[in-house]
Amino acid sequence: MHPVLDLTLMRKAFITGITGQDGRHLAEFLHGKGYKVFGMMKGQHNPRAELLRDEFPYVEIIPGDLTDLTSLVTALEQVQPDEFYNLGAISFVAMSFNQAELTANVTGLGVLRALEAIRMVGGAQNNPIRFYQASSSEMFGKVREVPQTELTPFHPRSPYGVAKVFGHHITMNYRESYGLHASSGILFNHEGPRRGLEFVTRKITNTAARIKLGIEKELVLGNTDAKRDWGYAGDYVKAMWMMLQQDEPDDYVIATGETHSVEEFLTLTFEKVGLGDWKNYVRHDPKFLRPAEVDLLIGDPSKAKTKLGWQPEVGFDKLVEMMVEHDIAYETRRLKK
Ligand code: F7E
Repeated sequence: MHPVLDLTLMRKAFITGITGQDGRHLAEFLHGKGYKVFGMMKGQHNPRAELLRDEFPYVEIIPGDLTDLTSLVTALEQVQPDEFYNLGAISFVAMSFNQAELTANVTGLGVLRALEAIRMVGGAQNNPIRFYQASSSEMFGKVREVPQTELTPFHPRSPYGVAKVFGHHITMNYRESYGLHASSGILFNHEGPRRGLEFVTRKITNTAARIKLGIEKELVLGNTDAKRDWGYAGDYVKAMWMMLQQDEPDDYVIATGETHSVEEFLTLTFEKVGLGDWKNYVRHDPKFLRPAEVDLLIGDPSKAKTKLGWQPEVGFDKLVEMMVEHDIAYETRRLKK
């Protein structure tokens, strides 16, 4: 048998949140590294399953849900993974204000269930399951220091941020209490053509492309003063994998170390699309304001650079360009259909 096709020789990765932006980037990355990739998916007849099968025929879909511990245990018993990447979450901050309880259950308690499932199933002797938790810069919220490091105190500003703080601390606690190889990546905003249309970057590049093509007339936004440290998702999933290759588990800030406002993102996008001044197209609507806002995020990725040897490849300008090019092509294809 060809060694690559021999399942017993392949390292196995189990990913929750497989249909999200990061899940898809990570599946692609790990497949390229020779892993057998398993993706957990919830629900009966989930329409995303078919899309995932088309895009990644090599990913094996495993049924399960972060709100159901038994399903997680069953999934881990079946897969016996070497590595478990917990990317599943209610990840849209704005939505977490309307569905706070669901967010706490999935984004927060889901981490506890994942860790408990690992404790129960364990993994092969001498080869315990390694765990990655997708922590978030939203935990810093109303920031206590600039830039933010692994030691900056948390002050979350949304039910999402609060749930992520729980997930972060419970991961540390299980590492310290039970010796699990459990690491957290405190990931700052990371974007790209696979970003969902509800997030501000993709909303901007996609709507600008639609305005350019005459499909849409305006772009309606909330707070355009907010500043974020925006990187490229493809770079960030590599950092997740690097964390799990270390002898010792730990927590790492993953960021570019640069911050830009939503207005700067608008300026660059409208310039690249060739529409000129964004102010001619953008309307503010208070319905997109959040009950509490995170004004400024900027991460210090020094630890990841020194200890993991990680660094981002794609800068701000390139990121915007990538997303604009993708959305012009994407919307042009849709027009022709
Ligand atoms: O908002 C402002 C909004 O929704 C960015 C998630 O992946 O990154 C993400 O969280 C900023 C905010 O991302 C609109 O008020 C203005 O200040 O793109 P976003 P986020 O909330 O920073 C972190 C690291 C995560 O972990 C999260 O899962 O943009 N903004 N007008 C708007 N935002 C949206 N979505 N839509 C607007 O119309």
